[in-house]
Amino acid sequence: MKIVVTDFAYNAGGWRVERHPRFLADLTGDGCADIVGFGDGGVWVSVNNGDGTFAAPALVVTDFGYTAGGWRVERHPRYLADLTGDGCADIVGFGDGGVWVSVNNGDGTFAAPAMVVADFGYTAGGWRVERHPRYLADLTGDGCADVVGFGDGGVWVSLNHGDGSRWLAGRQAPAPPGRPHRERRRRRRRFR
Ligand SMILES: [Ca+2]
Ligand SMILES: [Ca+2]
Repeated sequence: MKIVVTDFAYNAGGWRVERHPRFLADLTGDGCADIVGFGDGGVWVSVNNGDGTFAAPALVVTDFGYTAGGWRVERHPRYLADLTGDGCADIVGFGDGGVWVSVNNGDGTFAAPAMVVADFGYTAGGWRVERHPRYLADLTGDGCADVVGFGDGGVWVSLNHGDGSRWLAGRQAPAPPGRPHRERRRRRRRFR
């Protein structure tokens, strides 16, 4: 056993479970997991050199953090998931107003955050961490993760069109076979 990065830790950097989610995800498409931490000032990454050693931590997005954007573990789930099908994980955060993403440029640097779905959020739809689990999973087989939320009335999804920016509005799925199209559309317009 050995230390590979002296950061992202309780003493090394002052990271706290109740404030700073940390993940392993491949950011570079080389099949080797990289370290990702949602710190006070934003998202920090330490890229895997390919052999289980890691580059020095770098701040890649000044958002999705406790101070940078006011993100809270008890309100705002955050994940890494590939939204674009390039094998490089992108950043996803369920904020107050909806789902925010920062797309990976393919090398562990990231585009500016953008809100892609105005639902599944603390304010937008009234989603709560203690009641409404939310995930990213590829529901369509195109290699691009979609949004899934367990709401009050059932399972809601928002399908990703493959570039991480164009999404269908939140809707309940699956619609029972034979349900009139008009009813599905009417249900879709309402939040949970
Ligand atoms: Ca990697
Ligand atoms: Ca990606």
